Amino acid sequence: MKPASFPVVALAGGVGGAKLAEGLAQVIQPEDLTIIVNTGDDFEHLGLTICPDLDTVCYTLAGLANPATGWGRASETWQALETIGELGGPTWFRLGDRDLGLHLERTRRKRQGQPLSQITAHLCRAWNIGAAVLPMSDDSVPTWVYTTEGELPFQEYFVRRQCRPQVTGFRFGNVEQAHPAPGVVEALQRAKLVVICPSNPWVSIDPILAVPGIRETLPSACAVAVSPIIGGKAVKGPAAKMYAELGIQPSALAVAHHYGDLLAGFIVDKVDAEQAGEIQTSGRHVLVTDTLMTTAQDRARLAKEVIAFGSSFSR
Ligand code: FO1
Repeated sequence: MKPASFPVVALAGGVGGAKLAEGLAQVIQPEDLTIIVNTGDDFEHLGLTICPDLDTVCYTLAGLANPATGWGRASETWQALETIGELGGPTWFRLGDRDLGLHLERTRRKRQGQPLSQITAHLCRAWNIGAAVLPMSDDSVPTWVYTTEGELPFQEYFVRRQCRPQVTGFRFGNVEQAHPAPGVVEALQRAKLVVICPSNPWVSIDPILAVPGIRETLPSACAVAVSPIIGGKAVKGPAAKMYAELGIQPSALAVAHHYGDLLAGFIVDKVDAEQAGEIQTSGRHVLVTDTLMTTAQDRARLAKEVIAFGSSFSR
Protein backbone atom coordinates (compact mmCIF):
# COMPACT_ATOMS: atom_id res chain seq x y z
CA MET A 1 0.00 0.00 0.00
CA LYS A 2 1.24 3.48 -0.85
CA PRO A 3 2.03 5.63 2.22
CA ALA A 4 -0.16 8.73 2.74
CA SER A 5 1.00 11.81 0.89
CA PHE A 6 3.27 14.13 2.89
CA PRO A 7 4.28 17.01 0.61
CA VAL A 8 7.67 18.48 1.48
CA VAL A 9 9.25 21.62 0.04
CA ALA A 10 13.00 22.20 0.37
CA LEU A 11 14.67 25.58 -0.16
CA ALA A 12 18.22 25.09 -1.39
CA GLY A 13 21.34 26.81 -2.60
CA GLY A 14 24.32 24.90 -4.00
CA VAL A 15 26.42 22.14 -2.47
CA GLY A 16 25.03 21.90 1.13
CA GLY A 17 21.47 22.33 -0.08
CA ALA A 18 21.90 19.75 -2.81
CA LYS A 19 23.16 17.14 -0.32
CA LEU A 20 20.10 17.39 1.93
CA ALA A 21 17.81 17.62 -1.11
CA GLU A 22 19.33 14.36 -2.32
CA GLY A 23 18.79 12.80 1.12
CA LEU A 24 15.14 13.89 1.01
CA ALA A 25 14.82 12.41 -2.48
CA GLN A 26 16.07 9.08 -1.10
CA VAL A 27 13.32 8.91 1.53
CA ILE A 28 10.28 10.75 0.07
CA GLN A 29 7.97 9.76 -2.80
CA PRO A 30 9.13 11.83 -5.81
CA GLU A 31 5.66 13.38 -6.28
CA ASP A 32 5.85 14.65 -2.67
CA LEU A 33 9.14 16.52 -3.02
CA THR A 34 9.60 20.01 -4.47
CA ILE A 35 12.98 21.74 -4.33
CA ILE A 36 12.99 25.50 -4.79
CA VAL A 37 16.47 26.61 -5.80
CA ASN A 38 18.31 29.93 -5.57
CA THR A 39 19.03 31.52 -8.94
CA GLY A 40 20.64 34.70 -7.55
CA ASP A 41 24.03 33.29 -8.49
CA ASP A 42 23.05 32.81 -12.16
CA PHE A 43 25.10 34.80 -14.65
CA GLU A 44 26.08 35.18 -18.28
CA HIS A 45 29.54 33.86 -19.05
CA LEU A 46 31.12 33.21 -22.46
CA GLY A 47 27.74 34.19 -23.91
CA LEU A 48 26.02 31.34 -22.01
CA THR A 49 23.41 31.29 -19.24
CA ILE A 50 24.99 29.59 -16.21
CA CYS A 51 22.79 28.54 -13.25
CA PRO A 52 25.28 27.09 -10.73
CA ASP A 53 22.96 26.26 -7.81
CA LEU A 54 20.25 24.84 -10.04
CA ASP A 55 22.84 22.70 -11.83
CA THR A 56 24.44 21.54 -8.56
CA VAL A 57 21.02 20.37 -7.32
CA CYS A 58 20.16 18.64 -10.61
CA TYR A 59 23.58 16.98 -11.03
CA THR A 60 23.42 15.77 -7.41
CA LEU A 61 19.90 14.35 -7.75
CA ALA A 62 20.82 12.70 -11.05
CA GLY A 63 23.96 11.14 -9.54
CA LEU A 64 26.13 13.10 -11.97
CA ALA A 65 27.82 15.54 -9.58
CA ASN A 66 31.54 15.79 -9.06
CA PRO A 67 32.03 14.32 -5.57
CA ALA A 68 35.28 16.23 -4.98
CA THR A 69 33.94 19.76 -5.57
CA GLY A 70 30.19 19.25 -5.09
CA TRP A 71 29.62 21.46 -8.19
CA GLY A 72 30.13 20.53 -11.84
CA ARG A 73 30.09 16.98 -13.21
CA ALA A 74 31.90 13.78 -12.34
CA SER A 75 34.36 12.36 -14.93
CA GLU A 76 34.79 15.85 -16.37
CA THR A 77 37.34 16.88 -19.00
CA TRP A 78 38.58 20.42 -19.58
CA GLN A 79 39.57 20.67 -23.23
CA ALA A 80 37.26 23.54 -24.14
CA LEU A 81 38.53 25.55 -21.15
CA GLU A 82 42.14 24.81 -22.20
CA THR A 83 41.40 26.16 -25.68
CA ILE A 84 39.78 29.28 -24.21
CA GLY A 85 42.95 29.77 -22.13
CA GLU A 86 45.23 29.29 -25.16
CA LEU A 87 43.27 32.01 -26.93
CA GLY A 88 43.50 34.42 -24.01
CA GLY A 89 39.86 34.07 -22.93
CA PRO A 90 38.53 33.97 -19.33
CA THR A 91 39.27 30.72 -17.45
CA TRP A 92 38.61 31.86 -13.87
CA PHE A 93 35.19 30.20 -13.89
CA ARG A 94 35.91 26.55 -14.60
CA LEU A 95 33.39 25.10 -17.03
CA GLY A 96 34.09 21.48 -17.96
CA ASP A 97 33.31 19.95 -21.35
CA ARG A 98 30.31 17.92 -20.15
CA ASP A 99 28.99 20.85 -18.11
CA LEU A 100 29.32 23.12 -21.16
CA GLY A 101 26.90 20.87 -23.06
CA LEU A 102 24.19 21.76 -20.53
CA HIS A 103 24.93 25.50 -20.74
CA LEU A 104 24.86 25.41 -24.54
CA GLU A 105 21.53 23.58 -24.64
CA ARG A 106 19.94 25.75 -21.92
CA THR A 107 21.09 28.92 -23.67
CA ARG A 108 19.68 27.64 -27.00
CA ARG A 109 16.32 26.95 -25.38
CA LYS A 110 16.31 30.32 -23.59
CA ARG A 111 16.93 32.09 -26.90
CA GLN A 112 13.90 30.25 -28.30
CA GLY A 113 11.90 31.88 -25.51
CA GLN A 114 11.57 28.95 -23.08
CA PRO A 115 11.44 30.03 -19.41
CA LEU A 116 14.07 28.64 -17.03
CA SER A 117 11.47 26.58 -15.13
CA GLN A 118 10.44 24.80 -18.33
CA ILE A 119 14.06 24.14 -19.35
CA THR A 120 14.79 22.79 -15.86
CA ALA A 121 11.73 20.51 -15.94
CA HIS A 122 12.93 19.20 -19.31
CA LEU A 123 16.41 18.36 -18.07
CA CYS A 124 14.98 16.71 -14.94
CA ARG A 125 12.87 14.45 -17.18
CA ALA A 126 15.92 13.67 -19.34
CA TRP A 127 17.96 12.74 -16.27
CA ASN A 128 15.15 10.81 -14.49
CA ILE A 129 14.92 13.21 -11.59
CA GLY A 130 11.58 12.43 -9.94
CA ALA A 131 11.33 15.39 -7.57
CA ALA A 132 10.13 18.76 -8.90
CA VAL A 133 13.13 21.11 -9.14
CA LEU A 134 11.97 24.71 -9.50
CA PRO A 135 14.07 27.85 -9.93
CA MET A 136 12.89 30.45 -7.41
CA SER A 137 11.90 32.66 -10.35
CA ASP A 138 11.96 32.74 -14.14
CA ASP A 139 12.97 36.39 -13.84
CA SER A 140 16.61 37.38 -13.48
CA VAL A 141 17.40 38.36 -9.85
CA PRO A 142 21.19 38.74 -9.76
CA THR A 143 22.85 38.88 -6.34
CA TRP A 144 25.29 41.73 -5.81
CA VAL A 145 27.79 41.70 -2.96
CA TYR A 146 28.66 45.04 -1.35
CA THR A 147 32.27 44.97 -0.19
CA THR A 148 34.82 47.45 1.12
CA GLU A 149 36.26 47.26 -2.42
CA GLY A 150 32.96 48.16 -4.09
CA GLU A 151 29.89 46.32 -5.34
CA LEU A 152 30.65 43.00 -7.05
CA PRO A 153 28.46 40.63 -9.10
CA PHE A 154 28.12 37.41 -7.10
CA GLN A 155 30.42 35.13 -9.13
CA GLU A 156 33.08 37.85 -9.34
CA TYR A 157 33.07 37.92 -5.54
CA PHE A 158 32.68 34.18 -4.99
CA VAL A 159 34.86 32.53 -7.62
CA ARG A 160 37.07 35.20 -9.20
CA ARG A 161 37.93 36.96 -5.91
CA GLN A 162 37.59 33.73 -3.86
CA CYS A 163 35.34 35.51 -1.30
CA ARG A 164 38.36 37.60 -0.18
CA PRO A 165 36.80 41.11 -0.21
CA GLN A 166 35.21 42.14 3.07
CA VAL A 167 31.43 42.03 2.82
CA THR A 168 29.25 44.96 3.94
CA GLY A 169 25.86 43.88 2.51
CA PHE A 170 23.90 42.32 -0.35
CA ARG A 171 21.47 43.37 -3.04
CA PHE A 172 19.11 41.19 -5.07
CA GLY A 173 18.74 42.99 -8.40
CA ASN A 174 15.21 43.56 -9.77
CA VAL A 175 13.74 41.41 -7.03
CA GLU A 176 10.76 43.75 -6.50
CA GLN A 177 9.64 43.04 -10.08
CA ALA A 178 10.29 39.29 -9.93
CA HIS A 179 7.61 36.61 -9.70
CA PRO A 180 7.92 33.15 -8.16
CA ALA A 181 8.38 30.52 -10.89
CA PRO A 182 5.26 28.51 -11.82
CA GLY A 183 4.55 25.91 -9.13
CA VAL A 184 6.49 27.63 -6.33
CA VAL A 185 3.55 29.24 -4.51
CA GLU A 186 1.33 26.17 -5.09
CA ALA A 187 4.00 23.86 -3.62
CA LEU A 188 4.35 26.08 -0.54
CA GLN A 189 0.56 26.19 -0.08
CA ARG A 190 0.37 22.38 -0.27
CA ALA A 191 3.44 21.69 1.89
CA LYS A 192 3.10 19.82 5.17
CA LEU A 193 6.77 20.54 5.85
CA VAL A 194 9.18 23.16 4.54
CA VAL A 195 12.89 22.44 4.99
CA ILE A 196 15.43 25.23 4.67
CA CYS A 197 18.54 23.30 3.70
CA PRO A 198 21.97 24.00 5.26
CA SER A 199 22.77 26.61 2.61
CA ASN A 200 24.23 30.09 3.06
CA PRO A 201 21.45 32.21 4.66
CA TRP A 202 22.74 35.48 3.12
CA VAL A 203 23.29 34.53 -0.51
CA SER A 204 21.44 31.23 -1.04
CA ILE A 205 18.26 31.38 1.05
CA ASP A 206 17.63 35.15 1.44
CA PRO A 207 17.41 35.64 -2.36
CA ILE A 208 14.67 32.96 -2.51
CA LEU A 209 12.78 34.55 0.40
CA ALA A 210 13.12 37.99 -1.21
CA VAL A 211 11.07 37.05 -4.28
CA PRO A 212 7.67 38.69 -3.63
CA GLY A 213 5.12 36.04 -2.65
CA ILE A 214 7.54 33.39 -1.35
CA ARG A 215 8.14 34.53 2.24
CA GLU A 216 4.46 35.52 2.51
CA THR A 217 3.27 32.05 1.45
CA LEU A 218 5.82 30.03 3.40
CA PRO A 219 3.93 28.19 6.16
CA SER A 220 6.03 29.09 9.21
CA ALA A 221 4.15 26.70 11.49
CA CYS A 222 5.67 23.77 9.61
CA ALA A 223 9.01 25.28 8.52
CA VAL A 224 12.37 24.05 9.82
CA ALA A 225 15.97 24.93 8.97
CA VAL A 226 19.20 22.99 9.27
CA SER A 227 22.10 25.16 10.43
CA PRO A 228 24.88 25.49 7.82
CA ILE A 229 27.17 26.60 10.66
CA ILE A 230 28.70 23.93 12.89
CA GLY A 231 30.97 24.87 15.75
CA GLY A 232 31.17 28.47 14.51
CA LYS A 233 32.38 27.43 11.02
CA ALA A 234 30.55 26.96 7.74
CA VAL A 235 30.74 23.39 6.45
CA LYS A 236 31.57 24.90 3.01
CA GLY A 237 31.71 28.42 1.64
CA PRO A 238 31.81 31.91 3.14
CA ALA A 239 28.73 31.96 5.44
CA ALA A 240 30.76 32.21 8.69
CA LYS A 241 33.10 34.82 7.16
CA MET A 242 30.07 36.87 6.06
CA TYR A 243 28.49 36.81 9.55
CA ALA A 244 31.79 37.90 11.12
CA GLU A 245 32.32 40.71 8.58
CA LEU A 246 28.78 41.94 9.19
CA GLY A 247 29.54 42.14 12.92
CA ILE A 248 27.66 39.00 13.98
CA GLN A 249 29.44 36.14 15.69
CA PRO A 250 28.93 33.11 13.41
CA SER A 251 27.00 30.34 15.16
CA ALA A 252 23.95 28.14 14.81
CA LEU A 253 22.19 30.62 17.11
CA ALA A 254 23.01 33.48 14.72
CA VAL A 255 21.40 31.48 11.89
CA ALA A 256 18.31 30.80 14.03
CA HIS A 257 18.05 34.58 14.71
CA HIS A 258 18.60 35.26 11.02
CA TYR A 259 15.42 33.34 10.10
CA GLY A 260 13.51 34.62 13.13
CA ASP A 261 9.76 34.02 13.07
CA LEU A 262 9.92 32.23 9.75
CA LEU A 263 10.59 28.90 11.47
CA ALA A 264 8.86 26.57 13.91
CA GLY A 265 11.86 24.28 14.20
CA PHE A 266 15.62 24.45 14.02
CA ILE A 267 18.19 21.66 13.66
CA VAL A 268 21.66 22.07 15.13
CA ASP A 269 24.67 19.82 15.19
CA LYS A 270 25.64 17.92 18.34
CA VAL A 271 28.72 20.12 18.76
CA ASP A 272 26.36 23.09 19.19
CA ALA A 273 24.07 21.32 21.69
CA GLU A 274 24.71 24.00 24.32
CA GLN A 275 22.96 26.58 22.05
CA ALA A 276 19.73 24.55 21.94
CA GLY A 277 18.35 26.15 25.12
CA GLU A 278 18.71 29.69 23.84
CA ILE A 279 17.24 28.79 20.43
CA GLN A 280 14.28 27.18 22.22
CA THR A 281 13.54 30.23 24.37
CA SER A 282 11.73 31.90 21.48
CA GLY A 283 9.25 28.99 21.44
CA ARG A 284 11.02 27.16 18.65
CA HIS A 285 11.39 23.36 18.58
CA VAL A 286 15.03 22.24 18.40
CA LEU A 287 16.55 18.99 17.20
CA VAL A 288 20.16 18.24 18.09
CA THR A 289 21.78 15.64 15.84
CA ASP A 290 24.71 14.89 13.52
CA THR A 291 24.24 17.30 10.62
CA LEU A 292 27.47 16.71 8.71
CA MET A 293 26.67 14.86 5.48
CA THR A 294 29.73 12.95 4.33
CA THR A 295 28.11 9.86 2.77
CA ALA A 296 24.84 9.11 0.95
CA GLN A 297 23.74 7.26 4.12
CA ASP A 298 24.34 10.44 6.18
CA ARG A 299 22.11 12.40 3.78
CA ALA A 300 19.26 9.87 4.03
CA ARG A 301 19.59 9.58 7.82
CA LEU A 302 19.52 13.36 8.31
CA ALA A 303 16.56 13.65 5.88
CA LYS A 304 14.61 11.03 7.87
CA GLU A 305 15.36 12.78 11.15
CA VAL A 306 14.33 16.18 9.72
CA ILE A 307 11.03 14.71 8.48
CA ALA A 308 10.29 12.94 11.77
CA PHE A 309 11.13 16.13 13.69
CA GLY A 310 9.01 18.34 11.38
CA SER A 311 6.05 15.91 11.36
CA SER A 312 5.90 16.01 15.14
CA PHE A 313 4.54 19.59 14.98
CA SER A 314 3.61 20.18 11.33
CA ARG A 315 0.07 20.82 10.04
N1 FO1 B 1 33.04 27.36 -7.94
C1 FO1 B 1 34.35 27.66 -7.79
O1 FO1 B 1 34.80 27.91 -6.67
N2 FO1 B 1 35.19 27.72 -8.89
C2 FO1 B 1 34.75 27.46 -10.14
O2 FO1 B 1 35.52 27.53 -11.10
C3 FO1 B 1 33.36 27.07 -10.30
C4 FO1 B 1 32.85 26.73 -11.54
C5 FO1 B 1 31.51 26.28 -11.64
C6 FO1 B 1 31.01 25.85 -12.85
C7 FO1 B 1 29.72 25.42 -12.96
C8 FO1 B 1 28.90 25.41 -11.82
O3 FO1 B 1 27.62 24.98 -11.93
C9 FO1 B 1 29.38 25.83 -10.60
C10 FO1 B 1 30.70 26.27 -10.49
N3 FO1 B 1 31.23 26.68 -9.27
C11 FO1 B 1 32.55 27.04 -9.15
C12 FO1 B 1 30.41 26.72 -8.06
C13 FO1 B 1 29.53 27.93 -7.93
O4 FO1 B 1 29.89 29.06 -8.61
C14 FO1 B 1 29.25 28.30 -6.47
O5 FO1 B 1 29.43 27.25 -5.59
C15 FO1 B 1 27.84 28.77 -6.31
O6 FO1 B 1 27.47 29.78 -7.18
C16 FO1 B 1 27.50 29.18 -4.88
O7 FO1 B 1 26.52 28.33 -4.46
